[in-house]
Amino acid sequence: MTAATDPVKLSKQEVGKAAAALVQSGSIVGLGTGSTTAYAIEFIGDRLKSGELKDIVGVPTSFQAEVLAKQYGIPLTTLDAIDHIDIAIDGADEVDPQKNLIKGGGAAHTREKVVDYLASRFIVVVDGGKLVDRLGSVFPVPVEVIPMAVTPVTLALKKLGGKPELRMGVKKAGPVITDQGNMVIDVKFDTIDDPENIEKILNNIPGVLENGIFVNCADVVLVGEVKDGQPVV
Ligand code: ABF
Repeated sequence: MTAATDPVKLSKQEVGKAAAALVQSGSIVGLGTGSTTAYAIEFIGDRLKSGELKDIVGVPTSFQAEVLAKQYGIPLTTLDAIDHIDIAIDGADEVDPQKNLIKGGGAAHTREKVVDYLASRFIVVVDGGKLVDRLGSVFPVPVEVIPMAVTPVTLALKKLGGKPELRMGVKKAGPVITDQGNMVIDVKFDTIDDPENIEKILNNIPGVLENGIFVNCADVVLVGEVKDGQPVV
């Protein structure tokens, strides 16, 4: 997001609030995942409770989003019951100057990509620490893989020059399992010069369900302030 004057300094919560303020009554709203989007979901709930916002339904991108939406009183629907999404609000792990994203730090990128790409307007909510000059500078690319293909996909990612690592859960007790029952390989590339091309290459590897590179889909990026390397909450 750029402003003609000095950029307004927003905390994480204010970023969530600003995103929630963009939701209009009667909308179908894609509800993203992550801590910044959690504020947006909370503030959408507040607007519903006050009566300022009416007649919206949410489409959750993860179990986390579904639980939060229920907690804040946002009615939910599924993609079988609607034919469009008016606005989606979601987080990201990296944002480049062209508003391309790396997402999937929460292992929810497969459902997020379905919802976010379907939305007429996709609002990304991040803290300033997520802004990069090139995708892949800091964050690896999450790749959701069917369990039986983890080994060949790992080899294919190495051949592409990546450094793949199977994402392990808490206390490395075992691999992270996605909402679809698959696993996630995080692959670090030195840098990603052509995100649109690498996104296609990754999804063409047999056994890959979805990767966390989102290109040409974000409409607005709302950025929260970072102080001493930490997001201002
Ligand atoms: C989700 O939000 C993921 O795609 C991404 O990893 C995460 C970022 O969460 P946070 O806002 O907590 O940094 O959409």
